Amino acid sequence: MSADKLIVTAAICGAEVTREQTPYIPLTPEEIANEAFLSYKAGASIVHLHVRDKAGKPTQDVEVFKKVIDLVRTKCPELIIQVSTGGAVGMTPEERLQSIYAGPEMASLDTGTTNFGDEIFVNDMPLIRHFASKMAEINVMPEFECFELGHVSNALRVVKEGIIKGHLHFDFVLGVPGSCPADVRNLIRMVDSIPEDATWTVSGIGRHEFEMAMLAISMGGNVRVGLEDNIYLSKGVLAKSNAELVEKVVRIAKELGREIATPMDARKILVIKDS
Ligand code: KMH
Ligand code: ZN
Repeated sequence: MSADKLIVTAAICGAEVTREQTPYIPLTPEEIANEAFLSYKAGASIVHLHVRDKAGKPTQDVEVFKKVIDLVRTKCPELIIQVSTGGAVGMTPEERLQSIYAGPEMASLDTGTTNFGDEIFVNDMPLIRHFASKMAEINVMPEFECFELGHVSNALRVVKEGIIKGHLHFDFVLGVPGSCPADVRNLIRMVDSIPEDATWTVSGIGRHEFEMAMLAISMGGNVRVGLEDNIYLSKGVLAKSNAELVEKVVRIAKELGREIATPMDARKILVIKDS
């Protein structure tokens, strides 16, 4: 069986990365939109968006999301926009959920609590159900973000409960300090836990980004890269843009004989309905 074309997601800035860590992290709406555009030109069909306030700190303010989405759509109307509902550790659920009302096609749905470095990222079942039902209500497709194996079971629970219907898409986030390590056996176990007709992507954190990408490309999965997850292009070399990370994954995919999905291909694969 030949695999579908490869969907590359670019996770543009995240909530945690600072200018002290890398001068290349985009922070303003214009910078974030420009990075989304460059990533799209390099081969990304989805952008995973977080936004920052005027001081560069993470915010889930719907108005800032609307501004960024508007800028992105002006530059590349077909790109699939996935907003974060994870936000940053410590934000309230109401604060986090604002982003889905900014008009995206997709949103991340974190399906379990995990240690996140020295902190705890809280996603209990009532929060997961609440976020899922609000996404379903306004036709925003969730990408289930699973940091641990149990998070897959939680995602399947909201499906079994009838809150989420339609095509299922998972993101296995592996290598967050304090959470599930980025390891081939862990990835296989997670892939084996989802329904046959579901699709999946992997986000390898830090130095694991390309190791996980290669596995996903070979296994028929999809790949997320970007400065949210990893700021290095290779050991000790900072990526100057998200586009450099996307270009690298596209190069690897081509070497391995996997074609790259356009945003239109990705919409078909993920069964994203027009709203
Ligand atoms: N910033 C992390 C605490 C997501 O986007 O849904 C959560 C996160 C996950 O980035
Ligand atoms: Zn995120």
